[in-house]
Amino acid sequence: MSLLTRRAFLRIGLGTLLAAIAGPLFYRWLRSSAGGSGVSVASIPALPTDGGMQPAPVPLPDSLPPRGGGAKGSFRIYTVTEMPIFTADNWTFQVDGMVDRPNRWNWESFLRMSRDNQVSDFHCVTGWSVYNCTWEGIPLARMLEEAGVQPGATAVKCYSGDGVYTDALTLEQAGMPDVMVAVLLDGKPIPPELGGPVRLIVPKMYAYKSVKWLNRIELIDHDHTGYWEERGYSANAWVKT
Ligand SMILES: Nc1nc2c(c(=O)[nH]1)N[C@H]1C(S)=C(S)[C@@H](COP(=O)(O)O)O[C@H]1N2
Ligand SMILES: [Mo]
Repeated sequence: MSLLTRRAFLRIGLGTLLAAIAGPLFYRWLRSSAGGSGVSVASIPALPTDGGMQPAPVPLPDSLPPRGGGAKGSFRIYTVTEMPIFTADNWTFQVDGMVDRPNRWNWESFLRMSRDNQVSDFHCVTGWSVYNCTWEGIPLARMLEEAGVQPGATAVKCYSGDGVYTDALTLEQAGMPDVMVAVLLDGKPIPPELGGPVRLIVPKMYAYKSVKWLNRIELIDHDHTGYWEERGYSANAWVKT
């Protein structure tokens, strides 16, 4: 996978690529209606063990075996663009904007940041959920603390490496302890279909806040309307219980 250039990716095509990632798994492509329309894959019975990034992240002892016992339910795969594929050679992550210490990582340096894990449920506003996900990653609050958020910053804008999808959290929302810049799910690297190598997780909110292929966090002093919020969804996406 790491040898695959973008041109080769386009030539080979997404179906073949998914087949290569998934091996014998059968992917069914669907179109969904709202809150994540675009391409959708019905279900992934098992996650690929290799997210395609080398070196692979080493799971914490309570991520593998997953302390949540393994996610229950199936993710639908949503993307509003062609699915972006990253390798350790072309992936970077940055925190910038209104911070005292802007930073940029490559995959290797990113993996040196210490990680936590959590067990949480994942809810799409269209009505499907995946329960007991064991996510491992860097709590966003810690990342922001290390960056030194400047007075006057009010929101955290999250960018997807797909170049199109964004979302934002208020500084207060971003400080919730379970908001995580996630790197592993159930002890395995997050596969590209699920937004790997790194995606945001905001368990208390609907999953359109959980930006896939997250590669930039910018501190800003104004509101930002995210991709689905531009299309009518609420910026305050609290999961109703
Ligand atoms: N970059 C990006 N992030 C995204 C989306 C997307 O289309 N592109 N869809 C959102 C929505 S509506 C949902 S429900 C979840 C779906 O996550 P999954 O594709 O891993 O199941 O991702 C969210 N983050
Ligand atoms: Mo969604």
